[in-house]
Amino acid sequence: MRKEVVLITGANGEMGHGLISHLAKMENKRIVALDVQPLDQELRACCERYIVGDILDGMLLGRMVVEYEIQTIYHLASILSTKAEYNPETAHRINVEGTLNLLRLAVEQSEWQGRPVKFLYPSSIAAYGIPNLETKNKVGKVKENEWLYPTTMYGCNKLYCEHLGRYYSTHYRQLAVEQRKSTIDFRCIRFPGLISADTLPTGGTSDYAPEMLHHAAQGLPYVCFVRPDTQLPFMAMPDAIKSLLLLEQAPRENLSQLVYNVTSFCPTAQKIHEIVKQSFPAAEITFSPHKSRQAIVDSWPVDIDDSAARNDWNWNPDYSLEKAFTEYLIPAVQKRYRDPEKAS
Ligand code: AKB
Repeated sequence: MRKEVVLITGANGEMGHGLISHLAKMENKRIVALDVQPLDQELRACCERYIVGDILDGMLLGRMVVEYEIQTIYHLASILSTKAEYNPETAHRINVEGTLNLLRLAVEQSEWQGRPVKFLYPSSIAAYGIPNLETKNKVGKVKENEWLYPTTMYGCNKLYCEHLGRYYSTHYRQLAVEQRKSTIDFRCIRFPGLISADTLPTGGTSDYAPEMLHHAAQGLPYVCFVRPDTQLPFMAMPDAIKSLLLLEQAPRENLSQLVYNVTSFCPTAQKIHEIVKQSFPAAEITFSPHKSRQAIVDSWPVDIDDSAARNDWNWNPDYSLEKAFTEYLIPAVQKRYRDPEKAS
């Protein structure tokens, strides 16, 4: 008999950390964690197994089908927006071919199990592309089906993988004589920029917010790569994890769409600077906008409309901007950098 498990790809990334800690506390959840980097020591005990490997490795994924009955996949692995621009074709392979491999794995698993496999996919505000700053400020909050003209490879990859998820859920092998009953139960969240106290993102373009905070907490100077008036939607990591778990648990019949926006607050870079300074008055933060990274952020919306998630699966963030900093981020980063073992 194969063991029933939840598979998490990109497990050692910032969202993987939060998700593993939460899932491990839930009953009957055996986690198989996959990442190209070894899983951080403190998370290993939470997992049935951790595997160092690549989502492009077909043999590795094939062996997983042999060993496990995968009921749910959280496919978190990806190359973020800034990093992807340094090697767009490699990013495409990881972000798109990697996702395709996982979708294939889910189809195969659902055939063995005779039931749909849940596939949770984090997409991003990078799927949007607004042509200029004037339009960005004019349109304000955007809905899931508006302004989908991404300007980054990562954004194109995320948008396309949303479509792949829809294809595999509802149209896969549509010309086959015998229609399959069970395939993939694809559920996707378009996340805003995320801020975590435990990990720093690597290679994103919304990274200026977490970087400002983590530099200040370590007493390091920080040069912010966007203008002070730059505005984006953001969310504290515990709310991001909460939204993924809520969507996973929602009854299928309540879901009116496959892709949902979620958000919490939308501060300017200047506002984040001010909040960070309140707790770390000695913080040295200056602004020196990077032309191309600024252009990417300027193409992302100031705010996103998450009313569908609120209506369909009772989404509601726990953290406002003030609460995120005073009750979660500031105390946790202060503790983290006081305890050098946690900061490494
Ligand atoms: C990035 O900046 O690439 C990510 C994102 C907005 O998805 N944080």
